[in-house]
Amino acid sequence: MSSYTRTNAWNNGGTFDNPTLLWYAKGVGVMQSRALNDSSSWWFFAAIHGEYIGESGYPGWGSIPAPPQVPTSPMPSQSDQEKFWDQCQHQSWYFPPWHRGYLLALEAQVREAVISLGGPSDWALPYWDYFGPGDEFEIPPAFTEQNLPDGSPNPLFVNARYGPNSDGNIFIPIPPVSQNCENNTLYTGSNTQTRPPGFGGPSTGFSHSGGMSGNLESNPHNQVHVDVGGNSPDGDIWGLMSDPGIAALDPIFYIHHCNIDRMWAAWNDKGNGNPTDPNWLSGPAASGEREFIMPMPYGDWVYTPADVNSLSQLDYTYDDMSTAFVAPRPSENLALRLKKLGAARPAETVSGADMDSELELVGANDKALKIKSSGARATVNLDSGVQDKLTSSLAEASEASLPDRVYLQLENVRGNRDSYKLDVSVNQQKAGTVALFGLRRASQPDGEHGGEGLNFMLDITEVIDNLFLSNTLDEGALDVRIVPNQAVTDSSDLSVGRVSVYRQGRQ
Ligand SMILES: [Cu+2]
Repeated sequence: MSSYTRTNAWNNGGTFDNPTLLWYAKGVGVMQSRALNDSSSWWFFAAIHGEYIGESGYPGWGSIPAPPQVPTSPMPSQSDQEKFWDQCQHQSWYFPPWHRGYLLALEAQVREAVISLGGPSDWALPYWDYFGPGDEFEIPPAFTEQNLPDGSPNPLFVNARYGPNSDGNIFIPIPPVSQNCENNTLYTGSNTQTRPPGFGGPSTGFSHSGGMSGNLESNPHNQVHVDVGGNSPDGDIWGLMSDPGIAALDPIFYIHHCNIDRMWAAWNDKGNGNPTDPNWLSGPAASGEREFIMPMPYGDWVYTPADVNSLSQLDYTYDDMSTAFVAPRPSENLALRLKKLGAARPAETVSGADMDSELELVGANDKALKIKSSGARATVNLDSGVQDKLTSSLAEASEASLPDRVYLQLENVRGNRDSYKLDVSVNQQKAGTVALFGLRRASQPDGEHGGEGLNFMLDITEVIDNLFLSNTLDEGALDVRIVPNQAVTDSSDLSVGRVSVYRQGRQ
C-alpha cells in the first residue's frame, strides 16, 4: 500500500469544498511567504523549473503583474543557483522522469507546510484530468477565486492566466488536445534523432531547451500549457503557463503535470515499457552532465530516471489510472489500415502502430516561411524515386509486406513568443496541431542549441493513405498550410526553417 494517493482536482466540483484543494492553497500560501533564496519557497521551486529573474521587461520576473507578487531578491548563492535552477528537461526522453521527481519534491514541501498548519499528514497533489467527464475540460473553479472561503487572498489565483481566447476563460479545447499519445507503443526511437520521437521523447543529453518533443510532451502537455497561459487581451504579454521560465509560478502548473505523470503511469500500466538504455536509466549525470537534484524537507535528493521508473518503486499512487478509451485512428490499427488499403485477408489483431526504423526524406519545400496571422503555405516537392517506394509499399501492403508510415516535420521553428498553436494541414486534410511552448528560449542564439529553435514531427500516415487512395499522391507535390490559432503580433517573429516529409519502412 502506498502512503499517498493523488486524487482528481474536480472532486467536490473542483471548488474549495474539495479539502485537497483548500489545503493545497494554504500550503502554497506558506511557501509563497518564504524568501526567494529559501530552497523551500514557492519562488525557488519555480526557478528550479526555469527562471528569467535577471531579464528586464516581461517575462523578467520583476515585470510580472501581481498576484502573485514575484520577488527577484534575495538571490541564493551562485552555487545553489547552478546546482538547482533551470533544470527542467524538455524535448527529451528525460521529460517524464525529471518532472516526476520535481512533482515529488514540490508535493513533499507542500505536505510539510500543510502539516505545519494542522492539515492531513497524508496530503497528496491532485491532478487535473481535462479529458474527464462533464465540465472537467475547464480549470477547477478553486483556481479562479480571488479569495479563500475565509476571505483571505487565494494563493491559487494568478493574474497572468488568459486562456485560449485571451479572455480569462480557462479551458482546454478537445480536440485538438488529445490522448492519442496513449496509443504509442514505443517510448523512444532507438537512440537517434532520425526516428519519430515516440511517447516519451528523443534520446538526448541534459536538455533544458530546444529540439523535438515526444508525443506525451507535445500533445497534451505543450498544448495545455499554451491554452491555459494564452495571451493578454491587448496582446502585450502572454500568460505564465505559456512559457517554461515563468510557468511554475502558476499553481495550476503542478496540477497539470500531475495529470501528465498519471498518463505516463497509465501508459506503462497498459504494458508499454520505458527505455532500458543505460543512458536513460542513469540520467545525464552519468555522462558528466548536470544531475537531477531537488530540495526535500529532509535535505537534498539526487535521483536518476531509474529511481522513478515505476510507481511500484515509489510511495504514491493514483486513485484512478484509467485514461479514457482512445479509439485508435485507422492508421494506428494495422488491421483497419490494411483493410482500408485493400490488402487481402487483413490481420485480425491490433498491432502496435510504432516502427523503429530510420526515416528517409521524401521531399521538402525550398525556403524558410514567415508565419503571419493569416498563416503560411508551402509546396513540398516529392523526390520521384522515394515517392515510388512509398507508393508501392501502400499498393502492395499486406501482412507480409507492411505499408510505410509517413511523417511531416516543421524544422527550426523560431520566434519570440511561446503562446501560440499552429494548425497544420496537408492538401486540406488536418495533419495536426503543435504548441510553441519553449520557443523563445530555444530561439536565442546563446541557448543550448545555438538558437536552432524547435522541431515538430507529425504522423501524417492517415493523410497519405487517403491521398494515395484518391490517386492524388502521384501529383508529385504536397500543399502544406500552417495557420496560427489566433492573430500573431509582429514582434513574435515566427518562422519555420523548412517543411519536410519522411517515409518510414518496416525493417
Ligand atoms: Cu510543463
